Amino acid sequence: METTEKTIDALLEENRVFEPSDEFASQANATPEIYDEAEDFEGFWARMAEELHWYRMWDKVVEYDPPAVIRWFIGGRLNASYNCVDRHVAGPKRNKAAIIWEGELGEERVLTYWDLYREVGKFANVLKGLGVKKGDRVAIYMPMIPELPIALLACARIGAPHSVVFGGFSAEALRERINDAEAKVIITADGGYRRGGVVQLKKAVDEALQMTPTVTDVVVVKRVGDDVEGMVCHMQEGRDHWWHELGVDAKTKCEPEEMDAEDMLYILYTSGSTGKPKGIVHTTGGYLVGTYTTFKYIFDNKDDDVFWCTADIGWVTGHSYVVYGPLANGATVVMYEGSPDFPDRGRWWGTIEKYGVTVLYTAPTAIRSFMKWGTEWPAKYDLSSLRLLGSVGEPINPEAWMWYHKYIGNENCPVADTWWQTETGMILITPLPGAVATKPGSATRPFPTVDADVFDENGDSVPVGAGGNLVVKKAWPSMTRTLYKDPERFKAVYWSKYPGVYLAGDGAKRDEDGYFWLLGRIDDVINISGHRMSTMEVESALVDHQAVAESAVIGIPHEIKGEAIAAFVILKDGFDGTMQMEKELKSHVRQKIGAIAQPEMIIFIAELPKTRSGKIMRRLLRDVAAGRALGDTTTLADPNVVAELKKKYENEE
Ligand code: 7RM
Repeated sequence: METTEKTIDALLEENRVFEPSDEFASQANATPEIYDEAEDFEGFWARMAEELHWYRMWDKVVEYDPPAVIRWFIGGRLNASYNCVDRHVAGPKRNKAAIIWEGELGEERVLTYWDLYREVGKFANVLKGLGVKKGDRVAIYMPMIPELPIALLACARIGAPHSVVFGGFSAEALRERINDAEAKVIITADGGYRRGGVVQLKKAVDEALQMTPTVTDVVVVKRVGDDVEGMVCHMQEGRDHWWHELGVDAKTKCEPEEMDAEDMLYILYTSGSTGKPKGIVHTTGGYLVGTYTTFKYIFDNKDDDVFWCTADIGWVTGHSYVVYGPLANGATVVMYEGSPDFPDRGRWWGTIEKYGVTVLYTAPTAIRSFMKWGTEWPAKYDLSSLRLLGSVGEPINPEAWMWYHKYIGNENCPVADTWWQTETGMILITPLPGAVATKPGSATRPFPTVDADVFDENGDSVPVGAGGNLVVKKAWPSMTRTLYKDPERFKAVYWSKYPGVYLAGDGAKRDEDGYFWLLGRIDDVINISGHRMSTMEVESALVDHQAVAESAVIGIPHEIKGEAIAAFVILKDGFDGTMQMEKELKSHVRQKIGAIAQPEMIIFIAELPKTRSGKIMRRLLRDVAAGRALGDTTTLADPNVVAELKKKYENEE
């Protein structure tokens, strides 16, 4: 295999293959023929769209000349909340559980589709009563409680784009997002529970609202109440209203607004490489068709499934696969408020046993934590209801994949590693369980109709086995249409490197079967003596060692090689970071990948710096290694982690 400075060297080999079982394949929603059906690009998406409810059918499926022209289902009119709620209430799903909610303290609430219909209608009328009109933006800053999806659907019902800000963000981050979106109303709660403690959301809202000229009203859910010590929830007369008080007189019936397919459904901010977050814009028709379709086929949705996506609704994964995708399908979703280790490290597995969860969708960062905590936790519970597992958020290391497959899936659940982004709205690269054989660490094939490729710096497709930039050459329905109020940045970030082709910002390679292997963010690539190495491969080689739970590698300056590898390693419980261990790990990487990838130094640590959605922030590790002042740390989940790291790193040097 020939590689040049125009590609990424991809050296890690993984040869395990898992064929779908006959049992799964024979009942799967997706059969291999779906890839043939997708050859009729427009016909495929038109057929999918026809399964939803439209007030007016579209005149044309798609018009595409990006970044200026990205339009789907042109002329079509629909309402997302109608499709997620009313459509099911009109039929046999009326009394089916839509949302099974579990609070961190152990409370349970079940909302049927009919319950959801009433709650969404009521709250939509509440918003109207506050003067919210079609097109007005509503900011949402809430814990994972049922009022959160209700708020999203109520906004969608009246045509007011929502902008959800994850409840872990600071007051300052919230203010910036409120102001960028020029939100009129904020929906929040007094607080939410996390690891046994209370996160005081309303307090943060009050701080944020000191400089937000567009906000007229705040709606507050009473989640915590005043019995908790230290709880402060000041209600400002005229501006702040309790959710339960506003709801008292509100009518249940609220006619949904007939939206154009290209009307905005929501804005969701995602951090960019510069400080200013990007306001990703999703519109109504394409987004709903994309999330509806991917949910149905990738999660093999059946009427009796209990689907649990562990993501917070503050992230796109929660928007697409807790709310819009599953509810458009009339599925039952589990929603859990708190952390996986409260009151102990068995909480998730107990929750699966309790509700009979059949499909679990979670992130590698969580899986690696469970690996560190040991198999005794899942072993305590009956996980036999599970039939399918999903992963999203980062490349999943083959060893984490194997662990998930074995200890959670009992070796009889397909594992779907799903690649996508806030920008893509829906999953783009994924196995279709039952139809596609899986390989640990590979997201396998593009979803039907998705035209993904791997380009070198010149825009040429790289040969099999070589790494390069992941791109998408054709349209897909739920792609972001623009960045809110910033079309120039939209063009610069995604469309300027290869005109007309979407640049994802991730590295990838393809194997001889055409399977895609994600290699991490392009910005994280390490250059050793001219060889461009992906962080993913070195990290996977480390995690392959029985003592390692998690690792992050970065490039550090090296006189001869240009860059060398520094590896930050978290060991599993019961192992020690001795000199011997360091030697062993270095030689393990040398064996798995080759001498070129052997880390120059290994730093044993207890935690890695991560974003609030669990992605490793290698940029901060580079700052620490270079002794630089830290760049933007506002997206960091736990600021203390970096201070600890600095100490550790300086001792090692
Ligand atoms: C859904 C989500 C997007 C970035 C993306 C990748 C990384 C996500 C995978 C993955 C490898 C995966 N949206 N990523 N899924 N990398 N394999 N299955 O995470 O906007 O928050 O992040 O996440 O780098 O560009 S996101």
